[in-house]
Amino acid sequence: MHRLPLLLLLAALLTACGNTTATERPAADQDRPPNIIFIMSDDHAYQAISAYDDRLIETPNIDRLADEGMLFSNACVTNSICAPSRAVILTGKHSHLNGKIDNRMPFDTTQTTFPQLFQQGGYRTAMFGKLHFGNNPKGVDDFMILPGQGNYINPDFITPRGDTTIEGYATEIITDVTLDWLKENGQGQEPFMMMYLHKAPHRPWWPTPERFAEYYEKTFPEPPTLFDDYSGRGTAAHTAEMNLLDHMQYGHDSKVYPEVQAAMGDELKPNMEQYDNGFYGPYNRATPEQQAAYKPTLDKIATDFEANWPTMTDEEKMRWKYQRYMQDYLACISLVDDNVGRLLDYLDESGLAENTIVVYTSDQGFYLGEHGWFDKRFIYDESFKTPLLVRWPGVVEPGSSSSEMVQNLDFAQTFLAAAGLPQPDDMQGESLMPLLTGDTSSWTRNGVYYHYYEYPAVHMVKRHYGIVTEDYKLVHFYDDVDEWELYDRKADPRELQSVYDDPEYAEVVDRLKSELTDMRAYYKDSEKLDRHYMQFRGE
Ligand code: SGN
Ligand code: CA
Repeated sequence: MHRLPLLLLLAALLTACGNTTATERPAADQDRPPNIIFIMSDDHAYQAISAYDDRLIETPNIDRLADEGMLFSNACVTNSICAPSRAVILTGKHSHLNGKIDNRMPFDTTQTTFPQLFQQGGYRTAMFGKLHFGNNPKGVDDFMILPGQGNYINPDFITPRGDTTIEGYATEIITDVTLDWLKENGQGQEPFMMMYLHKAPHRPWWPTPERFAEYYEKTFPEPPTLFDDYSGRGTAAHTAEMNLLDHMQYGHDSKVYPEVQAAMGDELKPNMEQYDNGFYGPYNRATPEQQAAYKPTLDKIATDFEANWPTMTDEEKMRWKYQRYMQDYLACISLVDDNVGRLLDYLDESGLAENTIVVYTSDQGFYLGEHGWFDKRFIYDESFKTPLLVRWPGVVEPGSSSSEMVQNLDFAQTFLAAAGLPQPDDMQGESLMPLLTGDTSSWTRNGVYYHYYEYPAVHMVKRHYGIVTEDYKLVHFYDDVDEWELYDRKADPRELQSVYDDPEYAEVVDRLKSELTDMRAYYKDSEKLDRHYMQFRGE
């Protein structure tokens, strides 16, 4: 017997009980709920997807999702850091309620995550790649996840059948396993919900040897704010430790052999302790054959560094580091794009594409030299925003776009609504179905809430929360400072000058402060919770 009618009946009954809300499913095929493939990369900046911006790289495969679906130009996260973003996605709740406020806090596995609801709702479910926390994700019939951050080269994996190490490159292995699972389970009686989660392009950026060699030869345009001096902003931007010149490591990041750095004298004594894996952590995972394939490019980097570094000005060092950064980061992305292409090709060949929703996103945005930075964490646009592309044949209009402010908080409810499954009332997002189906009249959101906590910690970005509307961004840095910033998003899109103290904006500040207070109450965040979470400090 087909299981679904019964399950849909059950869903309807649950709704009738009043503790959940269900949406009518507008699937292209009313007889069979859609499959869902949720593709998420780690730290993939929208500036590095050509459907958003083609200055840096062409990503033809990811762009297919924009050509054949909807591109969200104002998608953002609630807390721009890895594990918290994933916890928000899984629970549909802000960090202060799901408890995973930063990368260090444990995730409370007793709470409901959306894959569990899919499993209960009759879907087959699976998760492959980087989750970042735990070793036994709930609600998935099968999984193979990286422990913690995982590794690019010959990665270890946790599976329900025990731990394993697979020789090869993470992006390719995660795709192989995903394709194998789809071949075995994709055409079954039940629909599926699959999470295909890349480690790439997370730091330290190690591409395959071939792509490393290819991208080393490329030169990339610099962002206009590469030499930002942070005037116009408060203490937090000045004290953050994510500046390319000051905080990017020659060995760990730019892949100069530590011995070569050491030979340059004291100033460059490689700091192997600061980052637990240094240069040799990833490199020594490679087999002798793999190392031999990386070596010609590593040698070129060393030769260039030895010849030029001693006479470089700070400005030249900044530019050199930016190029090395982009070469490796974008090479990692080109591999993600190729592998997304393999998946999309398989969906076409197998006929699965037709009734499968494909979502591409990242756990947050990333700085690609804007403000002189790498990393994320801040509410400023490059890390606050995140890519979001959704293809759903027959439902989402090909080549469409939405500039509404949507968040990772909305994903769980969107997927549940798309599947015709009930949405728990305590989830805090909103289903994106009205936007996906073009019925925008019922979409009323005009601002979003943000709260970042991981401080003090690597990169030293101070705690802050804020409200972001189409026109403004009001931010409160608290904890060891008490500073407010206001950005006029239309007049100052690069966010270089806070106008918080400008008398012309006094009314805007008053209005937004009051909206922020209402928003904190609506989402159940509070000073009491801020104080509670301020106990959790230090690494
Ligand atoms: C590591 C990185 C940091 C990064 C955090 C969090 N250093 O500590 O640069 O901010 O992860 O990233 S590295 O040793 O890996 O290079 S997150 O995506 O997991 O939040
Ligand atoms: Ca991340």
